[in-house]
Amino acid sequence: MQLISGNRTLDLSTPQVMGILNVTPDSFSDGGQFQFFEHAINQASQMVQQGAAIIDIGGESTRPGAEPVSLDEELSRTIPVIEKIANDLDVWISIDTSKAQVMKEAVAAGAHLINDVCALQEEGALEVAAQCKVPVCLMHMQGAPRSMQVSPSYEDVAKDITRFFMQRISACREAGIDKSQIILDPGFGFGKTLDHNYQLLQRLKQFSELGYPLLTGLSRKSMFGDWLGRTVEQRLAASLAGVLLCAQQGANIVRVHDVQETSDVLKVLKKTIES
Ligand code: 7PJ
Repeated sequence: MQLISGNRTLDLSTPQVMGILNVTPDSFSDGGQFQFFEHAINQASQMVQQGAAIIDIGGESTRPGAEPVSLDEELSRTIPVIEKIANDLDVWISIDTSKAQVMKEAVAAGAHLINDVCALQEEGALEVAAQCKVPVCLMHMQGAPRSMQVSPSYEDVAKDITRFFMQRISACREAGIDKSQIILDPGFGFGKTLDHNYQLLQRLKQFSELGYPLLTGLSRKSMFGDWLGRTVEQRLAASLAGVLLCAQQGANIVRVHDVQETSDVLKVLKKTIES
């Protein structure tokens, strides 16, 4: 299995690491725009050295309850960072957005992949993604970020998500997106209770058997914090356990904050499989 974007190929015969780069400058009120930009580039560069094959750049927080960000604000946070990384680093760039205009400008600036937690359901997103001709990650979410954790409910969480994937894959195909450009993600933490998240983790193999590249994002999420009583900073061990459980069930891309540690886990798994 592989992904192709322009003249780049990403081999998915073993799982690849997607490093998370949040460009939400809330914590940079003192240092200003320049310091924020420098920090983002340094972080990206470090993640590449640590083994990230993809850098996922997001300018809007999709945490439960987060406030939406304006189009101009999202563009001004993400586009300069994408241009700089595309110019300086040999790595796949993913744009984490749901807005059609951001997708379009990000790909023009050098992004190779669109990662959309709304699975191309926002206005114009399907059409723009088709025009961009880059791989797209369709993530499942029940509800909207502000309210999704209020009372998630499913008949059968894995079956319901599979049905959603089939609907979104059809919509993509009709819009002219090639089958080979579609990545699926069950969306851990997005409109799911603790039990839903663990049921998904237990049954992840079902999703990898659908025949599309599978991406999972569990890094530092509440499914660990709530179960273990750990703060965000204390969730590394649990997140690495999550990576291993996903990789062993066929996940092709793991979206993580801790790239070095994740790369080590995946190298141990690879060595074991090859021995
Ligand atoms: C995910 C994401 C995920 C994909 C976020 C967080 C919340 N994109 N963006 N999958 N999560 N594809 O990292 O805690 O799970 S933002």
